Amino acid sequence: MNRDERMAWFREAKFGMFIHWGLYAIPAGMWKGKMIPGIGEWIMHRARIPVKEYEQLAKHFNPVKFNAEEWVQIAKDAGMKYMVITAKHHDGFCMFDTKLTDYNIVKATPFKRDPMKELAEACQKHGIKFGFYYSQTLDWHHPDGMGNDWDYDPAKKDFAKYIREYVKPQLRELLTNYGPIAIIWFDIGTPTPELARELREFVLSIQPQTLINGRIGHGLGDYREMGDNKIPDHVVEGDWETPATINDTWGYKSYDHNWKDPGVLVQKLVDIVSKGGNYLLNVGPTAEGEIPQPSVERLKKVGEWLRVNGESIYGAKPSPIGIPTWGRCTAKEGKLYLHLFAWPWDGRLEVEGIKGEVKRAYFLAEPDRTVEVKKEGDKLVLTNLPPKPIDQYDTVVVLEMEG
Ligand code: FHN
Repeated sequence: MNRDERMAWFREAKFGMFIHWGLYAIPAGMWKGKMIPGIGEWIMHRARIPVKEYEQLAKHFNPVKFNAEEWVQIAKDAGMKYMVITAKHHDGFCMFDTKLTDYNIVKATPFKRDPMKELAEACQKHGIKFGFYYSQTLDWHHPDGMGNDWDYDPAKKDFAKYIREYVKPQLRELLTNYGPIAIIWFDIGTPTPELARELREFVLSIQPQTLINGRIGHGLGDYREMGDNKIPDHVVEGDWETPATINDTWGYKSYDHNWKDPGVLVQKLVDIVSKGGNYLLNVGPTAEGEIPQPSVERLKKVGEWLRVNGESIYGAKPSPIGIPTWGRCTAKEGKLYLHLFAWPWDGRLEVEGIKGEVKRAYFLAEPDRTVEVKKEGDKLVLTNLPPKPIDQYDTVVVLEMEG
């Protein structure tokens, strides 16, 4: 398989669901009656919770409302084409069945089920690509993992041993027991290029088609990972992705209600695609196993927009006309999609930078409704736009180009 073949689904997909789910959903941002600042899944670190104490959470993790089919349906309804879920986050708790430690959801919790298996199967059934987030460097539970200096002496850690005798065998489980794995999503970077290369080769030796994200480090990913919630301000060449939150946390926090509006989410998706990237948008399910309702409602609205305007997103190429002030532009063979974020109330929009002749222009939401275009010098002008936008988030005008 060459690089283009491996990347093909990712370039088409554009929009995926990220899921941060683990024991941290129980405290949900509170520890011993105090609100712990920062992102929810970092609570063990932020509150310096001793391993022995944090481990007790497992006994109370019983997400009886978890339903893999429902989660996959939420992703599907949102128009998402792939899913990446935390198999193991920095707290070290394994959300999958593993022989390497008893500190896992099947052995240590009253739940006893392997939700990764159920999700992998549901994704397979519904045509959603499935991948694992795996924290390869930070592991606050494992004595040789990095990041926990309140229980373990950093000078005594044998990190290479942890990678070779723990991380790799766990990756083998994840790449053997759950069907085709679309992505192994590493985080933070691997300390040395040698270990990163070893991890990459190991993953590909088991599933050669699996993509590895940029946070393996040392330029060894199949695509670049932007910073969390970071969208570049210009078109970026090559394959890349922005992981992002709907509120301000990844793991569930009971008191984070700072939900982004659906219009903001739609425009972020369009913004990212117009610059050449993918949007990996996170949900943080509760300890009961439910995706918070405010997330579900917002994702549904994004999905409604995509059902009408998806042609301008899936498989779309970045803007050939830079970043216009009135919105964004995406492209496909013979077509340009103008995404109007700011509505021109005088019915006229000047578009700069378009070369070539326009055969036909129309609204993607109403293909029979043509838009008049004329050339004025080197500008293209849309002249008969209606007084109100067709879509409150983003009205898409399609330009069919000559040649
Ligand atoms: O520390 C993590 C954080 O908890 C979260 O998983 C994000 C998602 O991209 N990655 C790390 C920070 O970059």
